Amino acid sequence: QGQQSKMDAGHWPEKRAKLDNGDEGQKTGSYLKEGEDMAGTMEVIFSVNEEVGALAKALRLFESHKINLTHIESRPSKRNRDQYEFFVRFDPNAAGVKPALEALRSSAASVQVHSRDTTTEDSVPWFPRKISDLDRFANQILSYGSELDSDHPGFTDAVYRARRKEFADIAFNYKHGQPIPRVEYTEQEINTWRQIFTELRKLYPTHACREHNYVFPLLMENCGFREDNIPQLEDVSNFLKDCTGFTLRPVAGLLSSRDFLAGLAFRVFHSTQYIRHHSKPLYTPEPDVCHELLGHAPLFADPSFAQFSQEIGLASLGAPDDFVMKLATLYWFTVEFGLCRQDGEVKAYGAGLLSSFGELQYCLTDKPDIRPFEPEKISVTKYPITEYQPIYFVADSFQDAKEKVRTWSHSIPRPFSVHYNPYTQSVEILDNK
Ligand code: HBI
Ligand code: NLE
Ligand code: FE
Repeated sequence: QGQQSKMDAGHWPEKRAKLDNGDEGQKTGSYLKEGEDMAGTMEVIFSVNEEVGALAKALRLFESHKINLTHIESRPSKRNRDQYEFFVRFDPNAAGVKPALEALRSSAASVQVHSRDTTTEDSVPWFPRKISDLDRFANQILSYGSELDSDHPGFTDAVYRARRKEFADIAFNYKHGQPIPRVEYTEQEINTWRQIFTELRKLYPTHACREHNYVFPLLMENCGFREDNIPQLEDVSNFLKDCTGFTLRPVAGLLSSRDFLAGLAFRVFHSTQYIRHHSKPLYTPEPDVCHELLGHAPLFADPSFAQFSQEIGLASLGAPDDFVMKLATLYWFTVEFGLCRQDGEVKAYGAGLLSSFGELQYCLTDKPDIRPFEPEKISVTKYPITEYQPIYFVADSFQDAKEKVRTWSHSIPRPFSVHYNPYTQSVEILDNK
């Protein structure tokens, strides 16, 4: 029965943490201005026809409805060459928001509303449009929930909790473009890493996919992957940037699926920097630095896999909640727990397998249920998050998985499509029609 409820939970607890970092309910390291948080975010992108005073007229609508704009930007419109596109941010709780939007809709050439809380009808869920917008996720981490607590030896260990807070503060204060602060890991932490590193390396030649085995020696040469050293996120991030343009940014804990997947759209991977509790080195339900660096990092160095990951991210931007959930499930059964066929054998490429000595062995035995790669089925499959997976899906290749997921993702209802511009590191929104 306990087993069943875990299966039903399926996803990480989607509840915002009261910044669960030791200071009960206190916003440590929060960088947002007083009174501004993500729930209070509403953005409107509108365009006006090219005529004198068109923008001033639109702005007067906000003024006359007493809406205080906290941000405004203008860009040439990507949809219509004769138009400019304006982008404004304000507090959605102001009384005049509804009538102001109605008035804007009747006078502007086009209006699109992006809102963090999707209670407003016909608004698109907010999503980052440029890479530095990811800074806004920093204090949006989820609480661990009772489910993880029960499996978490670290939460009764005061020393471990205090250490976790140090890592959380690095992530809260981090801004796009900064180098990721280097951390001096303790003897005990290095010891945990050593056990995992040593055991996993024995399995990789037989259990890991060829891409992982190809990149691993490069990480040893370039990034300090050694049994007696926990690599620094900054070094790994720079290495990945050279390989595929992927970068890491430190994160204090779990992000919601929506936020986490949005990072991938920019080829940004949110990475934890802390290590799992020393009492249980060979399996943890939570991501930690071993999982990120041994499991994820090698695959993000592969161009085809990098593109696959980014496409999942792009598909998630502004998608309705139920589709974000489906994309998170696809992500789970591929990037986290995927198997693939190579030279007639089944190998692991999912990071959750490649960082867990126990599950990496288990996944290639005849115990789990192995199924073919069909996105429409995968996207609705339930999974447990705190124990070995009962079901895995096998891809024929990253190329094949990518094409199948791409085809499936055309079923996501969105009034626009998105295009990533790598020169500006921003997402361009294009009309679907
Ligand atoms: N947040 N920090 C972090 N790391 C993850 O690996 C992660 C996450 N949030 C959600 C998530 N993974 C996935 O399980 C999917 O929901 C996307
Ligand atoms: N179970 C994995 C491990 O022990 O490394 C982590 C999975 C994170 C999703
Ligand atoms: Fe992961």
